[in-house]
Amino acid sequence: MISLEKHDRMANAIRFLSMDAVEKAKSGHPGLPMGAADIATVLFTRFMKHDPKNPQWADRDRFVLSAGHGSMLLYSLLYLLGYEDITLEEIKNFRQLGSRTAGHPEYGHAAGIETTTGPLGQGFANAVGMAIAERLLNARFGDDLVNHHTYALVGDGCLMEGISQEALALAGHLRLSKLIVLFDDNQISIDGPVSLADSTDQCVRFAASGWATIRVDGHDPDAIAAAIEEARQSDRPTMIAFRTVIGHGAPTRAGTNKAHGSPLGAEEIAATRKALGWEADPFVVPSDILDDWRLAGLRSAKERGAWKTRLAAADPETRGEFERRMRGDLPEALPTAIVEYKKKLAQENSKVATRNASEMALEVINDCVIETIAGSADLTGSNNTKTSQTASVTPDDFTGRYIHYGIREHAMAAAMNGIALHGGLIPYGGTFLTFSDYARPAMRLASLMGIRSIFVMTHDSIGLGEDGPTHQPVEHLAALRAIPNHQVFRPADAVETTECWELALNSRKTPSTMALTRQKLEPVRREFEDDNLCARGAYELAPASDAPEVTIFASGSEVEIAVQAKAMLEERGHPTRVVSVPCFELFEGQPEDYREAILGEAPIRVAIEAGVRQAWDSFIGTDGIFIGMSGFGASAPAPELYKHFDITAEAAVRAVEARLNAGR
Ligand SMILES: Cc1ncc(C[n+]2csc(CCOP(=O)(O)OP(=O)(O)O)c2C)c(N)n1
Repeated sequence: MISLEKHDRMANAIRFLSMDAVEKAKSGHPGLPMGAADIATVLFTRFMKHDPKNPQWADRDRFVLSAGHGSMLLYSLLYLLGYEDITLEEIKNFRQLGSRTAGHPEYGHAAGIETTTGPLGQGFANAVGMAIAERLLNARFGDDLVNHHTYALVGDGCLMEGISQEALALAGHLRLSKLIVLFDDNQISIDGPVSLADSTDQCVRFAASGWATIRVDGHDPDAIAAAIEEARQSDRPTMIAFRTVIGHGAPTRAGTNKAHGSPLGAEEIAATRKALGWEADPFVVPSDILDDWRLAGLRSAKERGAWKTRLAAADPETRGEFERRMRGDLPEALPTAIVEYKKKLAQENSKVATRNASEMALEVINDCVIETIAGSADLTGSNNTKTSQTASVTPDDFTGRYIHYGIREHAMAAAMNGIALHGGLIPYGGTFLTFSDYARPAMRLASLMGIRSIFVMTHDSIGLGEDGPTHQPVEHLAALRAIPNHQVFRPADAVETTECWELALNSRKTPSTMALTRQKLEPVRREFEDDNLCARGAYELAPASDAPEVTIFASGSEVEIAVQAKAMLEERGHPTRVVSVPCFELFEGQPEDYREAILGEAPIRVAIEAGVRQAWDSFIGTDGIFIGMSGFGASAPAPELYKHFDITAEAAVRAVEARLNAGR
C-alpha cells in the first residue's frame, strides 16, 4: 500500500518532469499533466495491467490519453514505469525533431503510446473501438486470453467535440462495461473557464446514454481508487468526473487558463517547487521515487506470466489462430480464394454495381478472413457491407461480426481505428462517399498512424442519381487522395473490385478507401488474369490498334465510357489506348520506367472521372483533356446527369477531334 506522502511524491514526479520538459522545449502544455497527475498515479500504481518490458502484451489494459496536448503526462508515466523507448533523454528532447516525445503522442513513436491523439475527442472514440475489440476477441477466445480494460483520459475539450457524443452513445448502447473514461474535470480550457461556452452537466449527459457515472475529487488518492474500483465492477461503461485543478501546485497559475498551454516560466516553476516541497533539479527524479515507480511498472509481471501459461496451454489451433491474428497476418488461404473467385467472375461477366461487386468479394473474403469486422453508419443495405458471415453484434452478444454504428460516421471511423490499433481484427465500415467529410478527421489519423482501417464509401459520384448534389461527391476523391498514406481505390468492375479488396487487406500500414458505385457497370476485365493488375495502381486495359494518337485514363464507372470512346475513336482512324486507374497512390509508388510506359507517348491525353480535375494533371498534364465535373451535381436519373454534365464517350471524342483539328 502506498502512503499518502509517497503518492504525493510520485505524482509530483510527473508534475515536475512535465513542467521542466515544457520549460526546456519552450512550448507545451503543463496544466493537464499537473492536474491529472494524481489520477494517473493511482491508475498506474493500483490498477493498470501492463508490462513495460513486454509492451505489446495482447491482453494488456489500454490507456488512451485522449487529451493529447497533455502528452507529457504520458511520456512521464512511460519513463517512470520503465518503458525502454522513453528515456530521460527523450523527455529532455520533448517536441524536438526526431524525438519519440512529439508535441502530441504519436502512435509508433514509442511503445505504450496506444494511439495518436491531439485532435480532441479522437482518442475517446478510439478507446470505444478498443473496448469493442476487446469484447469481440473475448467472445472468440474467452476470458483466459482476452479480458482487459480500456481507460481513456479526456478533458473538457474532448467532451465538447461532437465526436464524443457519437462515441459515448455507441459505447453506452453496447454496454462496454470494461471501458472507463477518466474525465479531467478542471473546468478550464484555452479561452478561460469552460462556462464561457458550455454549461452541460457531463454526468447527466453520459447517464442519458446508459453510462454509470461517478463524481469525485481528483486529488484524493483513495477517493480516486474507490471510484476506479467501482467503475471496474459496473455492468456498464463508466465515466468518472474527477474534479481537478489545472496546473495543480503552481502558485499563481493553477486553476486558470494560464496553466493550459505555455511554459510556466522559471519563477513560477521555482515557486511550485517550494509549494510542493520538491527539491530535485530539473529532470532528476529522486531515486526512492523512481524505484517506487519502477516497482509499479512490475505490478503485472506475474499476471502476464499466468496469461502466458494459459496461452501455452491452449489447444494448438486456438493458440496459432490467436497469435496469427494478433500479428496481423492474413490467412494463407486468401490468395487462392481470390484467384478462384476471379476465375468465376471471368466466366460470368455480368453487369453489376461495384458496391454489389464489393459485397460479392466480401462474401468470399469473410469466409476466409474471419477476423474482419464489418459495419456501416446506418447504410447497410446501401453500402453492401453485410455478408452471410457477419451476424450483428448486440450488447448481449459479441460473437457477431457486424457493427451497427448508427448514424455516426465520425465515431465509426475513429472506432474502426481503435479496433485496428487493438489488434486481432480488421475493421471495415461504410457510408456514402460524400459523407466521408463527416469521417475525415479519423480517416486522416488512420493514415498518419499507418493502420489497416478500410473505409467503404459507396455512391461515389453523380452516378447515384436522384438524391442530388447534397449526396453526390464531387471533390471527395481528390480530397481523399490528398491525404498522405491513404489509398483511394476506385475499381471499374467486379474483377477490379476484388483485386482492390485484396490490396486493401494486404496493406497493413496504409488505410484504404473503397470508392464504389451505386449504378451498374459494364465489366471491363473480361479475361481471367492470375495477376492482380490493380496492384500497380494503373495499367493498360486496352492497347491501341496502331501507334497511339490518344491515351484515355479513367477510373471506376468512367472506365466503360473510356472503352466506348476508344472504339469510336478507332473507328474514326485514331488509334487509342485505355488505361484504367484504380489507385493513384499505388501508381505513384511504381518505378519510373513503368510509370512512363503507362503514361505513354500519345500526343493527346484524356482523363475521364465524374469528379473534379484536381490531381489528374499528373496523368494528362496541364494541357490534357479532362472530362468530369467542375461544380456540384444535380438531382436527376444518373444517365441524364452524365449527359447533362457531358461525361460521355461522345464528349470525349468531340474534345479529342477538336484538339486534332486545332493541331492541323
Ligand atoms: C479538434 C481540436 N480542436 C482544437 C484543438 C486545440 N486545443 C487544444 S487543447 C484545447 C483546449 C482543451 O481544453 P481541455 O480539454 O479542458 O484541456 P485543459 O485546458 O484542461 O488542458 C484546444 C481548444 C485541438 N487540439 N483539437
